[in-house]
Parts: sequence; C-alpha cells; structure tokens
Amino acid sequence: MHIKPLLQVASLKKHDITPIWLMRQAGRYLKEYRSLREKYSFLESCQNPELAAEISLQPYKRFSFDGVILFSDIMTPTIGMGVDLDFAPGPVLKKPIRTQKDVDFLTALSPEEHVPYVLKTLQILKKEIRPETSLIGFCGAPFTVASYLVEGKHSNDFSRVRKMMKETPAVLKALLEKLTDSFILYLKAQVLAGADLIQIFDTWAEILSESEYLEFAFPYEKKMVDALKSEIPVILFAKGSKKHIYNIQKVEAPIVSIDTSLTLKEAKDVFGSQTVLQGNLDPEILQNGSKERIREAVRKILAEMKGHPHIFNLGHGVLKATPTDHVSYLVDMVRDGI
Ligand code: 1CP
Repeated sequence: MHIKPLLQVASLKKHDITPIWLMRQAGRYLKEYRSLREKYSFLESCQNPELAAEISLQPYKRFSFDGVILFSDIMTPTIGMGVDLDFAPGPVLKKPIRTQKDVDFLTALSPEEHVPYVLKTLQILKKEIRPETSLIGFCGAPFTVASYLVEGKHSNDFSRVRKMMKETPAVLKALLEKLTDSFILYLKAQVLAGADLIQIFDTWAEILSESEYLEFAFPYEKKMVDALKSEIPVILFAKGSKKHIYNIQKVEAPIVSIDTSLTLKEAKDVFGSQTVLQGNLDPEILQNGSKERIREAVRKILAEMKGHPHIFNLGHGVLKATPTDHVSYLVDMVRDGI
C-alpha cells in the first residue's frame, strides 16, 4: 500500500512531513505550456481531456509535486450552465448576468452531461500519476464565480457586483444559491472521478467587508464545505486571510489555505492544531527573489509550521515570469526540510 503524503497530512496523521504543490502550477511560466497554447486555445485545452491531462502533468514531470491539480478554470462549469464564455486571457462573457431573468436562464449543472471532459481528465490523471501522488480537484466559490458572471470580465473596482449587493441583493443571492448547488454536484462528480482532495477558490472574498463576507461569501462556502467534508478533504482558499480570518475559521474547513496577508504563525495561533494549514510563500519572492531570499522565506515558514500539519504552497498562484529553477530549488528545499 502506497502512502500519499498529502492525504496523510490532510488527515492529521503525520506532522513530520511537508508535502508540496503550488496553485497555478500549470501555466505560462512553463515553456511546454506556452508551446501547447500556440496550437490550442485555453478553452480547447480545458475541454480536450488528453490535452488537459497533459498540461496538468507538465509541472508534475518537471518538479514531482505531491499533488497534481486538474487543469481547468473556475469558470468552465458555468459554460455547462449556459454561459457564453471565452478567455482573453481571463474570463469574458458575451452577456453578463444582471437580472433575475438572467439567473433563471442558467440551468442547474449536471456534471456527467455538461462537463464530461472534466471527469474524463481526472480519470486519465488518476491512471497517469504515481500511487503516492494525490489528485486535486477544484472549483470556484460562488462569490468569486458570480463576480465574473456579473461584471462580465476582470474588474478593478467590482462596481457591478457592488451595485447588485446594494440594490438587488436577492438576485445576487439567487445566483449564489444556484452556483452553490451546482458546484456541490460538480465536486461530488470530481470525487467519483478520482479526486483525492478538493480546493475551493474564493479569490475575490478579498474585496468584501466583514459584513459583506458574512452575507455573500460565508454561507455559500460553508454549505459547500459541509456537503463535502465527510467525503473528501476540503481545502478552502478565501483570499483576504487577515481581514476574514475569524469568519473563515467559522466555515470549519478541514484545510485552510493562507495568503500572504498573514504569517502562518498567526494563522496557526487562531486555528489551533486540528486545522491543516496550507501556504504561504509570497509568489513575488519565488519569481523575483534571489536564491538566498527564497531560502530565508522557506526556512521561516518551515520553522513556524514545525509540528503542525502543513501543506507547502504559495500565498496565491505562480506568477508567469517565475524561473523554473526557482521552483525546483523550492521543491528540493521543502523535501530536504531546510
Ligand atoms: O494561458 C493562459 O493565458 C490562460 C491563463 C489561465 C490558466 C493557466 C486561466 C485563465 N486559467 C488558468 C488555469 C486555472 N485557473 C487553474 C488550473 C490549475 C492550476 O494549475 O492551478 C485554476 C485552479 C484556476 C483558478 C482561477 N481562475 C481563479 C482562482 C485562483 C486564482 O488564481 O485566484 C481565478 C480568479 C480564475 C480566473 C481566471 N482565469 C484565467 C485568468 C487569467 C483568470 C484571472 C483573471 C483576473 O485577473 O480576473
């Protein structure tokens, strides 16, 4: 029987190992990714299971991470729900969702029918990875996905979604409910297809005030985590770790990914020994730091987390100019425990 280090830490069984994987470990910083993307669009890459699996495996082949994450996007399941979406490079909608009628138009996701390619990608990956490697499924949290659906594209000020929070909160909540129910089914289907862990990404929780977080992010994150955590280890990444820490704690996710606004020591003091923490090397340091600077930052994190269940990761995704030798250096250091 092969032991999966990520699952051992996730189940609080072992505290003397530090598994590692990185958010956005597949992507533009890898030349093999860039060369595939010259031939295929981002959407084609997600919707073709052989291609998506190949992209997921690119960083694994180079760096031997403990986890392989499905190559897809937080927005892909919404295509199955009827959203006309493209990527340029971020998500862009033909017709943003602004009214109750727009919400009613969305169909509930039936994963086997609407996103079979995601499930197929996971099945391929499960066969391709070594038995000690964990397969990570994921999905966006309702608030973050709704932000793109309402804004229609990346927004710097989130004016449309803010307007909706103030003027038509019931419409936004209807959208969040619909996404929540669909994403629970989506994640359950990922579990059946072979995912060993799942991560929920709530990147834009960061823009919310405390009361807005409690109203528009928390209930939906909690409903998803509650529906899944008895079946599979769930990682919650809600950006804005510092400002939302006590409310994130109330979600009671078994694993919490911490961004760079908080030290892991601070997070550990809040969460205590029964919550696994993931994170939180600054992606800027990994990209731009000297090896000494990276080493110093990694040492600090490992020292803070000694004896506490910890999955090494970044505070956010890998940046696109990150040198690959910095990533190899990081993985070696974490493996050697220095
Ligand atoms: O090649 C390209 O230009 C496409 C860039 C790209 C990639 C590599 C996009 C478009 N999505 C992805 C993959 C992706 N996205 C993964 C794959 C698995 C991995 O290796 O980690 C995951 C988990 C995501 C999740 C995602 N997409 C998030 C949450 C995490 C985060 O980084 O905050 C968000 C906010 C998105 C939206 C999105 N999709 C793509 C882009 C460029 C963006 C960001 C747009 C913006 O800035 O608003």
